[in-house]
Amino acid sequence: MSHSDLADSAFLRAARGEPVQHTPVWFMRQAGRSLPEYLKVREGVTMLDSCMQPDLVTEITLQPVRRYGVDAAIFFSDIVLPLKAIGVDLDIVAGVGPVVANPVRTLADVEAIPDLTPEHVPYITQAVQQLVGELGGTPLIGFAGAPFTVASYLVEGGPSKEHAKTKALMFGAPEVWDALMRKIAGISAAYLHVQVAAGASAVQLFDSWAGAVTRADYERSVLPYSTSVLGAIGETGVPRIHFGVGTGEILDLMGQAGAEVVGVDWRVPLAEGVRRVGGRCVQGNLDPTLVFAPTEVMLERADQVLEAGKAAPGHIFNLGHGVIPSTDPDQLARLTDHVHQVSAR
Ligand code: 1CP
Repeated sequence: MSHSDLADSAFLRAARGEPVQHTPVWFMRQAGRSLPEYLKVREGVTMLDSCMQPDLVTEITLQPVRRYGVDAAIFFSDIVLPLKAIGVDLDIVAGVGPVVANPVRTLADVEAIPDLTPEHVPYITQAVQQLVGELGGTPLIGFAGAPFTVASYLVEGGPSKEHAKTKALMFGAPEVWDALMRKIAGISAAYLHVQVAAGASAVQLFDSWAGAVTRADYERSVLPYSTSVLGAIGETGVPRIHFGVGTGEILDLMGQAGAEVVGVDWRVPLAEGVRRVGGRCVQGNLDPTLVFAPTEVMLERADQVLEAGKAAPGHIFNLGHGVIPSTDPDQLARLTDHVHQVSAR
């Protein structure tokens, strides 16, 4: 293992828009409930506790790398972990997701949220350092939640379909909204900085729920804050990936937020996604339910994604959203091997 192996990895080369020997592949939520080895090590440990134990984080992050030979690892954590670390009263409830005890609704609520400093998350620094040592030439992707998506959990108090309270705050209390979005942008940027300082080779900013707002509202009330997070991490020089679900109508704007790589949701044909983000690298975007189809159908669709990706300066193969927990890991193993084989040049 040497630094140049890492810098020359297919994942980092593709993210920089450089030629690659094969198309790199990893899967959003590649660690986690689809893996029996994950379920085993998580037995009796809550989700948030597991995120705070460097040995467990290291093991869980490495599991899909070992099993699939994917081209990148994603740090095992959650987008709400930094909030927990600074003292927000929240839990990740099994089968539900993040639940916040006292939802944020007023300026006073926002002002009560502290900023994040590296001292809040020593276990993150330790886990990243440990992982980077073990991963050698395989890049580690650090991540954070984008302001809108994190705001949704804080304002709703938990997972939500319509994001109605969040959007009501955005529409009706622009000053509170601005304060909240700035606060989260600062926390997410600081959290990404911690991961990069400890050795993460790339970052992904997840704006999973950004597709819930209109294009005009995205541009006015969401984009500036995501731009601020990506801008703050830009000075580190690591490639930045920006992804959201149902974001076809705002994909070009998401690109303008400043990431080198735009993650394309599975709903948008990748050729169209490439066109919309014009000139940027793309990541994606096989429909995550295709793993439940016969293998040959899944692989044929993967070929179409690979073909479309050739039009971008760089393409990182992925699913168009996270691995569904009931996914058969053997299908992901076949998919990984197939992408490596057919894209080899
Ligand atoms: O007990 C458990 O196993 C809980 C399930 C779980 C897991 C495995 C949660 C709760 N979070 C995670 C890990 C996680 N979360 C990872 C690392 C795993 C990997 O990718 O290999 C990552 C990147 C996340 C990020 C995350 N958390 C996002 C953005 C990604 C996406 O899928 O859009 C979001 C929206 C969350 C919130 C969250 N945390 C957990 C759940 C079930 C949810 C979604 C809840 C909802 O529907 O709103």
